[in-house]
Amino acid sequence: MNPSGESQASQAVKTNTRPGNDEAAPPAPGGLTAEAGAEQVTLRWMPSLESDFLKYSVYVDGIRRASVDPVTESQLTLEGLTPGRSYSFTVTAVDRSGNESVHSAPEAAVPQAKPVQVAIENGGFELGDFSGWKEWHPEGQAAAQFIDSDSPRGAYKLTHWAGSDYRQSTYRTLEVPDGRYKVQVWARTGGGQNTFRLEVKPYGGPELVKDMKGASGGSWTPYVIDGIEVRGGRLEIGVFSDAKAGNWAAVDDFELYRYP
Ligand SMILES: [Ca+2]
Ligand SMILES: [Ca+2]
Repeated sequence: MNPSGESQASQAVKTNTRPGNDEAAPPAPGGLTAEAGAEQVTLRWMPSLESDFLKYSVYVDGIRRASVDPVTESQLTLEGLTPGRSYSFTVTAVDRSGNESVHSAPEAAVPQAKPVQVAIENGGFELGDFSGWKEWHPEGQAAAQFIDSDSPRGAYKLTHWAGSDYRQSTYRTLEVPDGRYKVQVWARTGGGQNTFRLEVKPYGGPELVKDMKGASGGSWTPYVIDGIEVRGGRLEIGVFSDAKAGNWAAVDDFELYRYP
């Protein structure tokens, strides 16, 4: 292969092609993958190395659906697809003379349904108190959880803080139908804790955790635990801090989504 990625053989072919009358189509794109998401599929493939390459065409069930042009990357996300239906995808490469390659090997994918939000009363602490929430902290230590004013996420948020080393859990149990769920929460923190994390106990599977120590202090960051399989009609969600004196964390807007 020469530095432009073309073999000597194709160079030889090109010298036999009259300028302005290119009839040599590019090779079909290789390495196509199709990753299913919520009502969408993301396609990725290997970049074309042809010197006269122009763009890609993307086909869904044999019908041209999109053109990747101008080409900045060899991938495309197709949205608005029907959940539960199997789609077949192919990609072609097109050169500057309009010659189109044969289709790539097909890849199939089945888009998932979009998750539906399940209301959590006081999930954003807007009642201004701990209604619906439980807490745990070690004996002999004062509670290190507070409801205080907030902006811009409504009027109130949850804060973990203490002037000496502390451990604090703020959690609740939700009665939900069995199924597949996603939990999201927003956090800010000055960092420094031994542990600061989102915790989900699905009562039927292993405990799931998401480290949130890396959240910014100045702007809110969302954290998600996805693909939670609930068996037994109950789900516990919460945040846990194991922190040093003066460490602080702000938490708001617990959201629960169920996949249909
Ligand atoms: Ca060509
Ligand atoms: Ca709030």
